[in-house]
Amino acid sequence: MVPEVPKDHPRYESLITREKLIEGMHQKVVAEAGLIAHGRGEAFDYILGEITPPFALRQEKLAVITLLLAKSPVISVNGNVAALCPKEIVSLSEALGAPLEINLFYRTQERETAIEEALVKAGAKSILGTDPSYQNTITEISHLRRIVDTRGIASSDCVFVPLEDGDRTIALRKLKKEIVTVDLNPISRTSLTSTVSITNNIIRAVVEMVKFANEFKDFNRSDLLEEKKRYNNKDLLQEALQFMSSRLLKLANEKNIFEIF
Ligand code: PTJ
Repeated sequence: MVPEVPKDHPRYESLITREKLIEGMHQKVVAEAGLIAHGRGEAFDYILGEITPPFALRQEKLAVITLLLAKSPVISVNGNVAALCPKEIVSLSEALGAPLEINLFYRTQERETAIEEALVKAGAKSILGTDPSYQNTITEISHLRRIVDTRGIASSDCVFVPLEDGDRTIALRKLKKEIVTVDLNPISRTSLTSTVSITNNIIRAVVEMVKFANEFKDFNRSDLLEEKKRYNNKDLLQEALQFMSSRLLKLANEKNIFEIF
């Protein structure tokens, strides 16, 4: 049962998001550890100011261009993604022409089915990762995330892995795949080892990525390559750290710190 969150509560949006995840956990979409992962993300979002800063928009553009330039891009979906932005991730899949593949750290048949149902409800027409006849394993990964779809992650040259753990990112990079991620922690192993890292809340990031994908999808290849030259992942990640640390410094030097809210 979802308790009523008063609309005038100063943290209304944040509380509603938490309720979505708790509800998702009861429906087996979200892993129990997904709640802990979200708490980590929330702390970094607080430092970001719960907005999309200009550097994050540039990270999102670079991510979309990288996915559009790929031969066979794929979007990996876990429990938190399915609970937080199911419709938006389906729209992104359509705009990029990249299939959705369910790939879980805490993999169970029950969760796979629950996530598949959530994505279908959100409008997904086809979902990879659940049909055993297309299963393959990536030996470089030791946990259950090694099970991948031959039509998706296994053969893809570019994988979008939002809210990911570092092990798989590193393993997929070793397999020469490009990795795009969304992770509010700019110094997580995933952020530091991905080809493109977006330091933003997935709830804001995916909506903005859909807009960029619709803007860029009719560009020809050479225009996309030209546009890509304007962005550099390492510089943008450093900008993310500078933004967060200078925001904290500014607050630390604020005389009226108790009045910022
Ligand atoms: O559904 P499963 O079984 O595949 O499990 C998924 C989780 C998320 C539990 C699993 O991948 C996990 O444990 O992830 P981690 O290692 O805790 O990493 C999650 C990362 O995502 C952390 O660095 C968080 O800061 C970040 N994060 C959490 N919520 C958000 C976020 N980044 C962007 N937007 C968020 N809303």
